[in-house]
Amino acid sequence: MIRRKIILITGANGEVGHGLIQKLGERDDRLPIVVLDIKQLDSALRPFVSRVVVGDILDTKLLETLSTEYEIDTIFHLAALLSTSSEFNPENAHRVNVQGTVNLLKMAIDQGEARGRPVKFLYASSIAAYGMPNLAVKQQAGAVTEEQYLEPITMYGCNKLYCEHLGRYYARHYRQLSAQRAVGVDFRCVRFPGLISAVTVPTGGTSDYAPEMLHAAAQGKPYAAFVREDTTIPFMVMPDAIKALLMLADAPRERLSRLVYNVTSFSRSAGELADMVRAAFPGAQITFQPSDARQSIVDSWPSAVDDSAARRDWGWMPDFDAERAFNDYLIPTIVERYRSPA
Ligand code: AKB
Repeated sequence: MIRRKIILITGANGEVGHGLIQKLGERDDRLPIVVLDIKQLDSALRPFVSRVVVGDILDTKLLETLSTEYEIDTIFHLAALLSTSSEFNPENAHRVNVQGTVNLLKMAIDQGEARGRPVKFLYASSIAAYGMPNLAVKQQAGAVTEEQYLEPITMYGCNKLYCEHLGRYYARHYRQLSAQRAVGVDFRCVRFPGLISAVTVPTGGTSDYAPEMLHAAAQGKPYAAFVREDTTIPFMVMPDAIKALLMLADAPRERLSRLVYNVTSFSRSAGELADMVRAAFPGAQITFQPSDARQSIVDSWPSAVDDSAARRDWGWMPDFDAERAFNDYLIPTIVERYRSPA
């Protein structure tokens, strides 16, 4: 029986999934896309995919069935519980974020072995993997490299960092066990900053204050940000996040000097972001009412990351700095979105 070669996307209904499916859908050279999510796929994305599987990455029977049905060429593993949500039920977050990733890595290993070529496994990690010890260190550290300050304070951050290590482990372990048979997995990871999309609003993250203030202003609603005005972390708009994932997926393996790469576009304080939103929507009512728990999470994330390895190895370069992000992408798209609600 010839199995159809596919791309598998987990967490397809999430923010990154939305952008990725649309972008991949526009490419002529792509393989058919099969998506897996615990929720039904947004109907707008349906035309771009071959099959929607509503199910759980913790369901190993389901993964085995998919593995039997298809030759999986590439996995984009995006499914996760985000940082704020994870703090409400850390053990559940651990199950989804870690055990779910282990299940998919094992699926990739088995697939790779069956076809004699490693599966490409794109993993979406996060600046939550970092843990700055205090604000003074955060301020003087500047742009941090992939190896610095890796002491996350959230369950989500611990999960992301550990899954980066798991990717490294699985990429080597099976190859070492049996040099003749095992092929391992071609693990590639992007550590994302806070993401801002003009078409979707995130749920359960801690960088959400940025997209939330923008979407609220576009709808004429008041917004109270849950962080201080001086809170600064790196951000990126969704088209650049998708660009990073696809560039890393397409990069020749021999050009990659590491498995985990930082990517970034711009760092701005919450107050500066609010000013940019007010400039676009002069009636915007944005206030600041910090929540202790969520503030401590963003205070533990760096104010900037060093993405020179990605720039050097696979030519990474964002298309949008802060000004372009607002003027050319966020504001025009968001105005259009609320003019004709999705
Ligand atoms: C979150 O806030 O949890 C995410 C992230 C930074 O990974 N947006």
